Amino acid sequence: MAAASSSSCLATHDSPRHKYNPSRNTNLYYSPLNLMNQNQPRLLYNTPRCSSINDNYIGIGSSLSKSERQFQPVCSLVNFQSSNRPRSPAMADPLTNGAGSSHLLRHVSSLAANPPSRLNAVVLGDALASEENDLVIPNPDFSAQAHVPSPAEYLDMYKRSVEDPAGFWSDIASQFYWKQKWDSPVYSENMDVSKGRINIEWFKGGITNICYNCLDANIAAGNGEKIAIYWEGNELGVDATLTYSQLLHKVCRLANYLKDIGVKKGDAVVIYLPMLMELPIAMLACARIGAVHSVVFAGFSSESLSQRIVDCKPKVVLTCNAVKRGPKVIHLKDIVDAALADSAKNDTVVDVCLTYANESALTKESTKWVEGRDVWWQDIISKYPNSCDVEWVDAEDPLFLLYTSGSTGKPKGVLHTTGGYMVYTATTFKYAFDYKPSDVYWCTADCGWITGHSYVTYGPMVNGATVVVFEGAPNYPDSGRCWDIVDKYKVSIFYTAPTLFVTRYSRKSLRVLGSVGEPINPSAWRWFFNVVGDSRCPISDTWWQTETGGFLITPLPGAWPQKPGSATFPFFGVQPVIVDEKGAELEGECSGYLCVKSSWPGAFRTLYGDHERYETTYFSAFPGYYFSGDGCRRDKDGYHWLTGRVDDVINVSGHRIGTAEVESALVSHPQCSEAAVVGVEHEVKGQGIYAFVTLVEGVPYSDDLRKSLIMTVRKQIGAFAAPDKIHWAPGLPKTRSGKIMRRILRKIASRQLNELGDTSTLAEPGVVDQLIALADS
Ligand code: 6R9
Repeated sequence: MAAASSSSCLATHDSPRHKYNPSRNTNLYYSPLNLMNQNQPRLLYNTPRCSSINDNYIGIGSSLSKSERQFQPVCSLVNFQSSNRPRSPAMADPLTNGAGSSHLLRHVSSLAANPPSRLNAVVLGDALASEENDLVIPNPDFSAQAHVPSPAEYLDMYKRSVEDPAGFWSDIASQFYWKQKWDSPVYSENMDVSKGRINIEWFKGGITNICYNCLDANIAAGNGEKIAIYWEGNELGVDATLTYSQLLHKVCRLANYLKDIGVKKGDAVVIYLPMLMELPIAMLACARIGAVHSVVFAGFSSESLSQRIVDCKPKVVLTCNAVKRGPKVIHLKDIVDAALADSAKNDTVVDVCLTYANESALTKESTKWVEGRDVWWQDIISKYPNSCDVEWVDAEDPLFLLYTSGSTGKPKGVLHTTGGYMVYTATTFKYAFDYKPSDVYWCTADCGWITGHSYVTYGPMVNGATVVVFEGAPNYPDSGRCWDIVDKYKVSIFYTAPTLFVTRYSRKSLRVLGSVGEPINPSAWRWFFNVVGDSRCPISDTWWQTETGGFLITPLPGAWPQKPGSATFPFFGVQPVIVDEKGAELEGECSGYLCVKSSWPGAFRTLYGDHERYETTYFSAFPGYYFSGDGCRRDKDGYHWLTGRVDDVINVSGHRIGTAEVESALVSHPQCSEAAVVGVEHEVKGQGIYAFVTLVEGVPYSDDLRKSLIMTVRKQIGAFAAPDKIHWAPGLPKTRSGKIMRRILRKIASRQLNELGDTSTLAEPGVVDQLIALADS
């Protein structure tokens, strides 16, 4: 979101993600899944739409067999209205429920008020028609046991959450442990740059500790012997478990050690660990003593790690000697050594490097060691007591920093505070996954990303959930690994990124599925639903960001009829608005920039050390709103369809990478004079990285140079940011003011050559033809 001035975000409105446009598709058989189904009877495809007020629907996992479902007339099975709880009197007509409420509720109320009559939908067992009209109705048995059993119930809660946020969130927050209750007001906010400093605070004056809420509070409630973590190692048969009591002991020993080496409340701790149990343990230990963790994904290069170390100046770095991912050994400690040497050159000396000996990947003897600085984790931690007093902190004291890509070179240190984040992640987790204490939950995200913070560690553990933590790769030793794990631990809630869906197997324990990270293609949704979930499990397609802390737009399984590919409706307390390029709110069916009005407890509070960048990046483009950087369409029924980033951020397999970061890595190569990077559609990764590269004069193009450029990016950022394609570019299309026209580059990259648009504003229009000629060189 470069400079986030309205002009910059407007200039990039033609989002790099051309992957799928819900409004464009009318072909019933366009998707791979539909193609596969071509030999099946097509009765449902061609069934006339249900449109009368008494339409009935086939529900998810109805008791009919698959073939029976296929042959049932669409409008004959489950009466959706009668299968849900009666609506409360307040719901009789939400549209006229007072001027204020009708305004706040206008985008969600119509459907909740009377779903069947409002939805002009074709309903489906396995066969699905177009996208917007596809509708998957919750199984009545699922709804009956769900936290939110119907749209009407959702609307009751949503209405209160936006009309009385203080009351709504206070009631929820009261269910957590607070040493001291928050002051009044419950929250205060200014989200309008024209009214002064942007400021968001929730539960200020409330004293608590999130580690206490994750561990001690659950143990006090009698769950000490409940499994907190099922850890599955990279190799088959290598696993471990920790109960909540055992986890507390491990967290306390580490917390005591950190205190002993001088880490205090407010100090930064950098964690560079793979998905060992020690990663959530380290996060919780920091939280216990009020230290601020900064987890750096263990796929980042030494340069990236060093940049983050220099920015937050930690007292200690927590790491391990090596990790095996699939068949490959990655020497993490070597990367840390290089990063610490680099940081020292930038006046940042880290005193201690606590290193976990992961001997299945590398022996202690083979690990390079810096005497006086490096300490073996297992040798020292066992010497510390297994209980440790918590550091009570204010709700607004920082909990963690997490760096995320922006569109300028320097990553942004997103800062989350304690109280609001705790309440928000735990509550979204509970409702979006319909979590119950008997569930076994697996989120495939790494704790190096926000999903691993909010929905591997904090959200689930505050709820006392049993969480699967997986060290390895989903395709090792073969592509069935995920489903082996689901069966082994009887996973009932499975939360993953759409890119993982490419492998096929089958499992029985599942009851809720979740998706995150990028728009889920409707054909992938159908496969996830029909094959993985056996047409039985609702899918929570959760839209959110590092900045938002937790889900903002998400289905509530059991409440909403779902549309494959739509994230559906806002979570409680969230008011999404879609604005046009002038910042005017759009009503009804529309498409534009996705913003949020008013704060929610889990929102980030600043960018570390750069509040001004926080304000300009997120609050200046459309004053009065938080601007997400995503495009969004709202359909006639009020469903939200995310259409991808409108800024210069590429989303590769759910990982955000700023185009500018990759460009600056490329131009650091001595033979590269200029680079421009765009995202292109990628079958597996969602988006791939496509780099246009201009070489220093006189340097010839060669395959070796191509490889060396890619290596440079791998080294500086990490393997996940390596360009998929290097396109030689003797010149780049630029405006006369020197601004690269990425719009044109995106069209060239995606070979949409007859959609190049107006090239007359270019300083040298000839470069376009040159680039086209070199496209396949
Ligand atoms: C949680 C996470 C945020 C960006 C976001 C958007 C994309 C995330 C999505 C989705 C469509 C979803 N995104 N969830 N797009 N549907 N369900 O991924 O955080 O790494 O900060 O990325 O990811 O573009 O703006 P983060």
